[in-house]
Amino acid sequence: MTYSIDGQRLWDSLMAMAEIGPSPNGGSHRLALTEEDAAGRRLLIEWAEALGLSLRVDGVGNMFLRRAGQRDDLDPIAVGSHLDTQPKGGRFDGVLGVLAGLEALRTLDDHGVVTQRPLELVVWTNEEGSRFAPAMVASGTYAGAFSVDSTLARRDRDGVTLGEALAATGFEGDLPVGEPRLAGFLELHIEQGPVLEENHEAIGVVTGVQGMRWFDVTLRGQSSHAGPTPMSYRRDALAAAARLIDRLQAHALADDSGHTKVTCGTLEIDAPSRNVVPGEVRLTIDLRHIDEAELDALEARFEDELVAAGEAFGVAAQGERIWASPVVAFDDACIAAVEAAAKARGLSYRRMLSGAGHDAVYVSRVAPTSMIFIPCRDGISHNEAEYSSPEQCALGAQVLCDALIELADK
Ligand code: HGY
Ligand code: MN
Ligand code: MN
Ligand code: MN
Repeated sequence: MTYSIDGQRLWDSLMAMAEIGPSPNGGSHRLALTEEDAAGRRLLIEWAEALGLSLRVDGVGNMFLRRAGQRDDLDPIAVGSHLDTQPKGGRFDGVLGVLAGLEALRTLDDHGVVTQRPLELVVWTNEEGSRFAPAMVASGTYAGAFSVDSTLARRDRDGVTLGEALAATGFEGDLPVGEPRLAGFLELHIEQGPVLEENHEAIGVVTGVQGMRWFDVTLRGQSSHAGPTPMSYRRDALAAAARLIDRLQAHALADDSGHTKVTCGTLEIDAPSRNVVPGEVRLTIDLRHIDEAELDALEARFEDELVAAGEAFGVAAQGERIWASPVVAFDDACIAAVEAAAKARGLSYRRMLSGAGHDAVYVSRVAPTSMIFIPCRDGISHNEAEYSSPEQCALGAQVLCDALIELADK
């Protein structure tokens, strides 16, 4: 049995959440465990408690909002995602998965439906990895990939630890991390790329996630005067950084398959000044590929180019890998439930891998998991202009609701 979700109610909730921590140009700014993030969490809790859901928070701030089932002895099926955003993020990344999950539970409530299994609406802490590295660290801790202590000790750029931020926002919970055990997890998310829109498909049935690796790079040359210092005397750290980035870009762009992804998302010059040759530069590198062996080769290429860039400019070049998330394949039964739901609704869909990381990556280590994508305009995300239409959001939520019922009554 399936039930029609209320697309307008979902849209109204999305727009109400977007009022919290708005960014200057119509996006969202709710960095993990800041007051804006906490306000968003509290709004969700208010909506969830109005629905009779009961809240539990674990030791790294993951929120579990539970709906009783007919058989509460059974492990629950969970839906959810994250509420934290990039510094200039969009109004749908993460939020859609949380609020579409709420909409599914609201729909069940409208029809007085109690599923066999209990249900959990989940908000994972710090998915974006923008404030605390790495991304998905709290769902990773839930799945046992990181220790609780190491996660609580992670520091942001101002030196604040994740544990301190939990205490400051009141979201340090006493639910042991790793509980509850889940019988399944479904995450709805915008695609954050152009494939569905370009192919005029309504739904992405996500079969897995590409591999990701993060590196911190420090380049140390010598600051010197921009005027009298001959070019041949210089040890310009920024010139070395530019060489590294340019060579990695050229390597990725030369890959006809399009599967090689390279990003330098942060770059800091120590004591920047227009008439000082940069002495020290710190940057980050994000490598991704759908194939683990290719990712190994890409990492080796990065290491070679780092050495070459340092030698070319007489700069000490140091790179440290701080995170690796292997290629992930989701659960066949969960994938089938999503595909069946899309088919039953007569929706166009494709099976596809996710280019972005999601909490489902780690949850899939400990529970059968899959994801549902909807298109986003021009494939743009991690950008204030991020947008999916009310109709697209409603179709995604409908597939989520149908697949959830399918799994929760098994
Ligand atoms: O990095 C990612 O892919 C995700 O948005 N955290
Ligand atoms: Mn996301
Ligand atoms: Mn994101
Ligand atoms: Mn001077």
